[in-house]
Amino acid sequence: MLTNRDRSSARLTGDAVGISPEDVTIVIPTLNEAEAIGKVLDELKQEGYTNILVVDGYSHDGTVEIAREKGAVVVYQHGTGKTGALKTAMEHVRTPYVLVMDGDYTYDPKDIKRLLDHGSRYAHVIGVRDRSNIGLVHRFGNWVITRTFNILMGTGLHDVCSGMYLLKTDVAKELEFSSRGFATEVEIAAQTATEHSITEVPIGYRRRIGRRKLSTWRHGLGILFSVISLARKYNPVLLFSALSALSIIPAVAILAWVVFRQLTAGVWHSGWALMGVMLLLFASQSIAVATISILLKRIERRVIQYIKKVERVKADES
Ligand SMILES: Nc1nc2c(ncn2[C@@H]2O[C@H](COP(=O)(O)OP(=O)(O)OP(=O)(O)O)[C@@H](O)[C@H]2O)c(=O)[nH]1
Ligand SMILES: [Mg+2]
Repeated sequence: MLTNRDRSSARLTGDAVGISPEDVTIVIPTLNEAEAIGKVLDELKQEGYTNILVVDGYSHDGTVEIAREKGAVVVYQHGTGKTGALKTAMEHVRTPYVLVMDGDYTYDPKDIKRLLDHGSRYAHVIGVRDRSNIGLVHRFGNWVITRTFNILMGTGLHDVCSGMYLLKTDVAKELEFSSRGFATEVEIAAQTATEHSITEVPIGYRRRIGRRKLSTWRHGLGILFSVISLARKYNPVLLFSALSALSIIPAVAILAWVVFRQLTAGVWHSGWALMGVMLLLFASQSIAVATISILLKRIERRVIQYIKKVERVKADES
């Protein structure tokens, strides 16, 4: 627990106030993790974490019984996939912070401290996994998803799919979960990166115990498509600017060629002309949408800044 002296010294020096284990609920989504969950819970207790919430997706291998025996609170999820599990979890968390981690033994509870050290300053702290224990195909998939996310959201993250991350509970409870299933991590990061604050720290990554629940290609592609649709929702400026840039180049080239052919050979290519005009219309629509998005984003940012200011004043007064 932090004393008042610690707090005031942190205020004076500007240091981050470390978060103590009792201020965090560890949320573990599980689906048939009987082989691993006992070990995960033992390690967490050894590190001093006692608020542990296991959100189960109706396992039939004894996961729930083991978790209860080890003293964790267990609830059954509603909705589908890991997203449903997290949605359910947020309805039960009562501490100011929530740390999410897989129940498959891949994450070491010793690393949680690294995330807690920065949690008071950021709404979302991601644990960037050491890649040596991630298979090549997975590593490549993670890289493509993270790169696409960075390009479309304007971020510089390194592991947006990591399963260990810390969230401020008040932010977590306001999150929208519209993606079904497994785009959970990118959906959270899309919101915290564009509307709050996000950072990352390096963590270890061990080989999982038990069978994995994700299919590399099906879920990987699903997550990639989710990143694109999330960009439309949370950062439309970049997406529509890119679309207009992409369509304006062929539009101008096609129309220039049609005019050139008309002037030099006297031939009128009506099909190509129509295509050029359609591309030009598409580009101009994208520019219009991007411009409106910029204006709306600016208004949104001002409203958020104003709300934060009011909250800060209220917090200082109390
Ligand atoms: N509640 C719930 N948990 C799930 C569901 N599907 C997977 N999980 C859990 O979510 C966590 C992540 O699933 P994993 O299979 O480990 O997926 P992953 O971490 O991307 O894949 P690996 O690299 O193989 O570990 C694990 O603790 C799973 O047991 C589900 O539908 N409901
Ligand atoms: Mg895992």
